[in-house]
Formats: sequence, structure tokens, C-alpha cells
Amino acid sequence: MEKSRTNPVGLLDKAVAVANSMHRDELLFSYKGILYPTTVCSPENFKAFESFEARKDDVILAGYPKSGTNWLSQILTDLIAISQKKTPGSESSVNAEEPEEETYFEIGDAGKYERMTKLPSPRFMVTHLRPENLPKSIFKTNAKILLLIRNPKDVATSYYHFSNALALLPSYETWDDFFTDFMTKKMAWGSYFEYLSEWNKYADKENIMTITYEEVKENPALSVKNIATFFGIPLTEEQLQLVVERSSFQSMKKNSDKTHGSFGNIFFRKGGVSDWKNLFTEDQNEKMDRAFEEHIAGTKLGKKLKYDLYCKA
Ligand code: PPS
Repeated sequence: MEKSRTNPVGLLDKAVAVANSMHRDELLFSYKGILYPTTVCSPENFKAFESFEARKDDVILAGYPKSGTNWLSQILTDLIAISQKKTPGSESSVNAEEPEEETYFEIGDAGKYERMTKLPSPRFMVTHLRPENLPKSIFKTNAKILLLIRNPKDVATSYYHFSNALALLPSYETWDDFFTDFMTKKMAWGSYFEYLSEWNKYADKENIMTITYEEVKENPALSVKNIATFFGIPLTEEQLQLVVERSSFQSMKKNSDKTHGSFGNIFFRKGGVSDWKNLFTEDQNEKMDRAFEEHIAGTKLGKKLKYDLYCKA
């Protein structure tokens, strides 16, 4: 099986088996006021990574759930392989000596942070955490962070389908019930709006590059080029095309039985823009528009989202 650097299938299989025996109310736990899935995160993890020592050359991808982190993770994994003179996707791109570790930083067992000290550079990490909940050393070392954001209506839509498809999260009888919870901070990894507001405080930092799901969708080649430049990775035209091709929705979905096992169709659902139009009622549109205006519209990240273009009917 091609080695996946995200969502190792075994970990998910086990988590789903545990989740299936749990009551809906037990699926999430609260840590410092934010909910997380009980089966893959734990308070022990949060305590264990407080003292985590980041390295300047760590490659970090941050994004709220359902923003396209698996997609950008694929792009970054291939770019890292290229920076190491390996061919993306080939056996040689995987270092057999490298301990396999779940790339989602807060997911896994608490011992992973100690094991990560032994990983060779550059280490690659993905996280759905808000910046104030990440280890302080990440910001002290100025490790580079790619911050991925996606318009809130498509995030909510994607999160709704995901919650109903994956046993790790509480499922919903109706979209209306989900929408109410999405708007009232009851999601795993917390409120979308608070996530963006907190990350917005870092948006001007030189070591942080913000990119939107929608801009990668519109111009994948330019996006990959910009990401490679940000991380200082030179690319030939041929390498650029290879990364773009391997990270297209069609390629990733096709390859997902190898990378995500039976969860492929859950992680690679539609991969488009504006699916929210199939779910949002007029009243929900108004509520979301108001919340966006109130919390995000005036911020740098809010402007980057081009809300009027992607979220107005
Ligand atoms: S997760 O579970 O929070 O880690 O989900 P995440 O990967 O962040 O986001 C899942 C959504 O991203 C879509 N996706 C893609 N879109 C375009 N191109 C590619 N290659 C791609 N890969 C994943 C995925 O389909 C989810 O969006 P929806 O709207 O549900 O399809």
C-alpha cells in the first residue's frame, strides 16, 4: 500500500471501531473550552505537546476541518519529496527508515511527540488547531506555516456530510440541526469564526502564507508554484505539472483506496465550490452572512475569502 502521510488507515479503522461502541454524547470531549473527537485526540496529547520543540525547518499546514487539508497535504508531501531529490509517488520518495507517524499533529497517542524528536528534517505536520493552542515553540522558531482557509458555507456543507459519514463525529438527523450546532460552537475543533479570528492575528507574519481552497481550485499550477516559492523549493515545469496532476481531485479520489482505504469516498466527496447551494435555506444564508460580517468580513483573512463571490447566491 502506498504510504499515506495523512490519516493512516489503521488508526482510523481502530478509532471507528471504538466510536461504534460509544454513545453520541461521548464522541467529543472538551479541552480549554474547545471540543475534540475522543477517539483520536486526548487531554494527554494536549499536555504532552506543550513542551514540543519545533524546528525552524518544520513544514506546517494549518486549516480548519474540511478546508482541504488532505489536498494541500498531498501537494506539500510531493514538494518535500522534490526538495529531497526524490520522485513524488515513487517508492524512493519514502524513507524506509522513517518511523511512520500520523501527520495530523494533535491526532494519535501522546507518545508521538517524543518519537517526533527522532524524525529527520524536514518534519511535516498538519493541524486543525487554533494558534493559541499550538506549542509556543512553533511561533518562537518561526517555522513556516501554510494557512489554508475555505469559505464558511462550503466548510459547513462538507462538515455536515463528513459528520454523517464518519462514526468518530456525532451524526445529525437533519441539516438544520447541524447548521445550528455549526453556528453555536459545537463542532469538533471549535468555531469556524473564532478559528479565523485567532489566526487572523498572525496573518501578517512573514513565516505565514495564507491560501484559499477556492484559489487553489481556480489556478492549481500558480498555487503550487507560490507554495513552492514560499518554502524555498525550486521546481522544474515538469515537476510542477506532476504535483498538479497528482493532487487533482480525480487523481486523489482514484488513489484513495491506497491512501485512505475504505474511507476514500468520505475524505474525497465532491471537491468543488458552491455545494452549499444545495443545503442552505434563505434564513440560513442570512444568518451566515450576518455572522461573517460581524466576525470576519473586516479582517485580512475575511477579505481573502472573497465572500461575495463564493457565498452569495
Ligand atoms: S478533514 O477531514 O478535516 O481533514 O478534511 P479536509 O481534507 O480538510 O477537507 C475535505 C474537503 O476537501 C476536499 N478535497 C479536495 N478538493 C479539491 N481537490 C482535491 N484534490 C481535494 N481533496 C480533498 C474534499 O472533497 C472535502 O470537500 P467536500 O466539499 O466535502 O467534497
